[in-house]
Amino acid sequence: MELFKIGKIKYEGPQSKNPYAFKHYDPAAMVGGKTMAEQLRFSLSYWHTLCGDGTDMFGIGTADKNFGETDPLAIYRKKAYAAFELMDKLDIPYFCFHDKDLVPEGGSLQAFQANLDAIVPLLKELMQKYDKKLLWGTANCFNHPRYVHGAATSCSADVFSYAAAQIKKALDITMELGGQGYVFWGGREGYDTLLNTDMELELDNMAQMMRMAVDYARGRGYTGDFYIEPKPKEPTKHQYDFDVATVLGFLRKYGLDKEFKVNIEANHATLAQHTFQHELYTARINGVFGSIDANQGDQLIGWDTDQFPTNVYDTTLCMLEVLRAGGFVNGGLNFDAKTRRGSMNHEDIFLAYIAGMDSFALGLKLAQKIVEDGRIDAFVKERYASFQTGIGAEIRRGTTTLEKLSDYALSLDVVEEKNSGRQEYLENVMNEIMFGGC
Ligand code: XLS
Ligand code: CA
Ligand code: CA
Repeated sequence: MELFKIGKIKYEGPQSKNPYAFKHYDPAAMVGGKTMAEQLRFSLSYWHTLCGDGTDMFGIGTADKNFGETDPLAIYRKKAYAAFELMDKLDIPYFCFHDKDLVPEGGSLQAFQANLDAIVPLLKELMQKYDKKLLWGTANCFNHPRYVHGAATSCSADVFSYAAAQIKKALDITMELGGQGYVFWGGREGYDTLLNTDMELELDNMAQMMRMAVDYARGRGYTGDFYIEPKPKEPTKHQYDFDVATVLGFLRKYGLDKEFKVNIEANHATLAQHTFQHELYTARINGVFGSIDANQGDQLIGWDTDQFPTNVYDTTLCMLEVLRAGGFVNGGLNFDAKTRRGSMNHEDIFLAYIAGMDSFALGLKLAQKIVEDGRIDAFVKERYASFQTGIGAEIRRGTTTLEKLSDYALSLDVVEEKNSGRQEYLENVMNEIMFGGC
């Protein structure tokens, strides 16, 4: 039985006016030596797509995600059918979930785990039927009131243990479903005031939880990735995984840097006062680029709006970083994005995914054009040419000293910087490559 009236979404090309068609996402088309499907590795977010009903701080839900059912377990079974129908119709090869997205929690940890055990065979069956894969799984250790003071950073050892149980089970399911990644997003792992917080103990505990999770999964043969997803704030005033650089410091301090990569979300980057590209770049040059939560924020709203990405300039710079990183390995582009509260119909889900997928397909094509054009890379290379030979090469090799450099500088006449950074030229080149065909 079909749950959505819309049929399969096909690629019709840029001239198409059909709202239910891809204008740019052509899964089999080759870009940069791989198919678009291989380059982009799109993923559906179970929580927003199947569970999010438009509830916000000021109002109750506007969208119905019960799919005609009233019994809680039946609702969640229908959500599973709906998820796979959507993935099938939208040609989305992967999905991501939190434990709590899949089933009701019931009244106890035992009930929650029993509910999970009951749904996993259905998910497995649907994954096989539709040939879909799990990009990553995670545990929701932030929603329930028990996590009010954190999960791995809670002041209560019992709450810490409860989170460990949830993480163990979420890892079991991720492994059972052949997941390629596991995410730690520390929604409540931070603080609202330092007056009541032992930050050192909390960070030690958070690292301990991650170490135990790695040991547990690796001990059972898990070969996928572990990711930390940075976010600076919200719901806490300060979240410990503030941004990629902060996460790197944490991972290195606790010797976890070989085990973890980062899952970078666009809207979290901008909340941290960085560009999306900055976060991707930082991850790439530090060897921790892993996966992406594809969305965008709103320039006028200071919180996490999780909108479907439509800004092609941003998707282009994102895909440029992905190409420079050599492409995804286990990661992909997960649409951690929701339709607006006013877009409450099921058709809107299709339109939103089409918008996001087309924007990233365009971004990929344009990023590949930038690489092939070569002017921007060549400019940057030339800008640092003084480090290729002579004293510059010695600095790079580490074969000089402060005294030698001082003598060298004293031997020079006037040292002036006359080379323009040519920002406007480069911005013109970007626009020419992106819109030259108009
Ligand atoms: C919330 C986060 C969350 C993670 C997974 O802001 O984006 O959805 O991606 O727990
Ligand atoms: Ca996210
Ligand atoms: Ca978000």
